[in-house]
Parts: sequence; structure tokens; C-alpha cells
Amino acid sequence: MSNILQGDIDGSDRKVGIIVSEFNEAISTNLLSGTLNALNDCNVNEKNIFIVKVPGAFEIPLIALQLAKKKEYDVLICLGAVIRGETGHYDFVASGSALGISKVSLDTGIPVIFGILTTDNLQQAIDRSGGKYGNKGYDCGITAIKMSSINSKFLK
Ligand code: INI
Repeated sequence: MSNILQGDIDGSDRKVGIIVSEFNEAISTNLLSGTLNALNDCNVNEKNIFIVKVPGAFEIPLIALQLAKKKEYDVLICLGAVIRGETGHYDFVASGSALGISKVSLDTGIPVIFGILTTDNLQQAIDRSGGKYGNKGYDCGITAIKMSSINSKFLK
């Protein structure tokens, strides 16, 4: 049989940083609740969770980098919602945050989970933040613990 490395969802000794955008606050708040529920399901101690609120999704990568550089966190989770409006601003904010978050993860070796909804309209964001398509924040909480588990195997 092949050797398989797979992440577990035991978060009892994990430290998690969360960066959440205040923009589209009702959506972000629901995403954050979903993430905290998932971390609770994974037995992450509340004392080991640090939350930073930033103005918009574009600001998330810098604060993710600052937290990653502290080397205190096993994993970071980025939450927010970028909703397409009438202008091209959406494209810059959505791609800026996605590329920035990916860069922080690859530059620092710390898993940084992308929990930013990018949708065409508000309803699609509602549907994915505790509505009919589930809660992306919850999924990101589970992904975070699995990724910190996998990543920890390469740190020894
Ligand atoms: N920020 C978001 O998090 N979501 C959005 O939908 C959004 N839109 O559409 O403009 C948004 N803009 C603000 C941006 O993130 C920055 O805060 C701003 O550009 C200042 O740097």
C-alpha cells in the first residue's frame, strides 16, 4: 500500500490567527462565526485564537504577513467578501487580496487560508456565509486545522 500523508482535525495544540475584513460586515461576521464554530469542533482553545479586524480585503495580506513573521501561529485564516459592483475596483481588490495572501503563505511557509468570498452580487455572498450553500468560514476553519497538521510534518 502507498504511504499517505493526510491532515487531521485535532486542533487542541494549535494557535490560529484570523484576519477579517470589516467591509461587507454582515457577511464577514457570519464567516467569522462559521470559522469559530469549526475551530471549536476541532477543539482549538479559545485562548489560542487571535483575531484582527482590518478595513477591507485589500488590507488583509499585510496583516497576515505581520502575524506570519511573529512565528507564533500554526496557521492563519483570512476572511472577507469582495462583491462585484459597477466599477473595476472589484477586480483589483479581489486579485490583490488573493495574490497577496498566496504570497504570504509561500514566502513564510505558514499555511494561510483563503476565506474571501468573491461574488457577483450580495445574494451569492449571503448563500455562502451561512445560507443555502453552507458557510465558507466553517470550511476554512476545518481546512486550516488540516493544513497546520500537514505542514507540521515538514517542520521537524
Ligand atoms: N473591500 C472589501 O473587502 N470588499 C469589497 O467588496 C470592496 N469593494 O467592493 O470595494 C472592498 N474595497 C475596499 C478595499 O478592500 C480597501 O479597503 C480600500 O481600497 C482601501 O485600501
